[in-house]
Amino acid sequence: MNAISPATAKTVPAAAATGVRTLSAASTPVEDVHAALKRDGAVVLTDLVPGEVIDRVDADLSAYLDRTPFCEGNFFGWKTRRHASVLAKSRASHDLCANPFILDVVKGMLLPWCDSIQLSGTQTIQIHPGEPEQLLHADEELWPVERGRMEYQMNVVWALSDFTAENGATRILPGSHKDPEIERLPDDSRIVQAEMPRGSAAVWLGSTVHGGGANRSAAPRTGLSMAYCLGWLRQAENQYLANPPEIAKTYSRELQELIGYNVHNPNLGCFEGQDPRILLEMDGRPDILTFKDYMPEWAAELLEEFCAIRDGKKAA
Ligand SMILES: O=C(O)CCC(=O)C(=O)O
Ligand SMILES: [Fe+2]
Repeated sequence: MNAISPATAKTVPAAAATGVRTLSAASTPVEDVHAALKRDGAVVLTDLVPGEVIDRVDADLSAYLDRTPFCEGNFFGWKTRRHASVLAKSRASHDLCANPFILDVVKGMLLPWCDSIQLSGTQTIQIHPGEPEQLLHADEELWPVERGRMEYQMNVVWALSDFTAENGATRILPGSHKDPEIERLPDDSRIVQAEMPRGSAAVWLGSTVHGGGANRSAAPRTGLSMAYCLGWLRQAENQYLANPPEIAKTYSRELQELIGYNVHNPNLGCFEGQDPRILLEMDGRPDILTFKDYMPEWAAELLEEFCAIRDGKKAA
């Protein structure tokens, strides 16, 4: 396997070979991260949060992981532990989910295709010794979408332990987001493993071919996946069951909107014809509400013009 490039590159030279760059969030403009993602389909980011945040997330989630059985399935693995509902289980994880640099990276790639992004899924993934490599896949395969038409999703995997070639660092096929077909069995020489120290995050597009690595070490490898998708797609994890109103009420407004307590234009995700955030601002639940229009500016203008013509206030 190729090693990942060192954490020195600040910008991405146009002619550089495809690989997976390691870039510091402290010194890299977000535009350079977008350029790397557009070229390679994946990037490793360092210097995103203080180590104490990772310690707290790790402590919160370890308490659940220790009680979580191994998965049962050839995709999720047989020597891998996974659990979801991460926001409800760890307050500290909110700082990772809503990390401003990460959100800028994600929005830059997804907002061309939607009015607002949303959290698709949260998953702690602990690969234990003896787990073989996972099937290579593209995360956008969750949906029956047209590959190459747009970017639908992005995954951010935070390293809660060091990620090494031996312990199962994610295997990535650089440049594969541009391939019309998903290659399942490329030559190993073309795969890059997202080796990174604890606290870093590997970021890849929903179209990028990747998979968990084999753990040939003696200790588990722990990652925390926060996946974001276009605001009009079905979320991978049912966020309203993972974070029902009585729990979501205690979250920041930004996080409430990210998990889906908001309306994506036009009129998507309403409760009784209104923004579902109304449920977070009141006790109990109303049984009667007024329907309201939610739409982008261009549609509001079009409607206004239509009404003016229909009502004789303007000539057609
Ligand atoms: O754990 C990893 O390194 C990646 C896992 C993955 O890609 C997945 O389960 O979709
Ligand atoms: Fe994946």
